Amino acid sequence: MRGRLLGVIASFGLLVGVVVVYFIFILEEAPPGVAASVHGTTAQLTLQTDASYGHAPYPDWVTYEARDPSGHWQHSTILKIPAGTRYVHVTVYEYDTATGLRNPFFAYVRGTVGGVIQLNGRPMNYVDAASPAHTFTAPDLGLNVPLPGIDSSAKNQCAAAPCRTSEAHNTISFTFKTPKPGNYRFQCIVPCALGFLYGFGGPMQTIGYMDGMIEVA
Ligand SMILES: [Cu+2]
Repeated sequence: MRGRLLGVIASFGLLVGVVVVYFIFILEEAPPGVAASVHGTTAQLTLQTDASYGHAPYPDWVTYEARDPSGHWQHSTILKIPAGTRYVHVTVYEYDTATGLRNPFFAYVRGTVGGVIQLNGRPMNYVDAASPAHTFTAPDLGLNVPLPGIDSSAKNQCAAAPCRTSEAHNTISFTFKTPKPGNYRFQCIVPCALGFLYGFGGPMQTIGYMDGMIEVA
């Protein structure tokens, strides 16, 4: 009886330990933040979306990257915006091919200044629901930007992050008003995680890949 009780206590202790380790080392793990560059009252974020990260530990995962103010690409989705700015201007270089949306709601542009994005310089307020490779979606900001994929037969496709603008890509840009100080989650809505159940595991649930945080402070 006593042995069984000790066994139960030991198993419970082990379970608590595993949960604590999970919270501290997995859920709390986040890449370092990347600051926007500031021009007057506008914060500039420059991002890219890539078909494959190309490096350990997950070379075949889709990913975002962000460019720091010194011009270096960082494997991070923690984006830092100064609270004193009025607008955030975002440029995304999109290097992946289309997966398409499961829900056409996200084919519509929402929450940007003017309700539009520029796709390779052309203003659009929605895209074909089959065309996005990824989205930039921040539910708390009412912000949704579909990112159309490149032609799957395009030559010169990028193989590993960071991709370069000499490789096949679409350029998407848009502006939104700087929200009040706080942390705003963003994520991709396209089921782009190849090899995961319904395309929604792995990189789609990992900060630094297809999930991130906009930190206004
Ligand atoms: Cu994605």
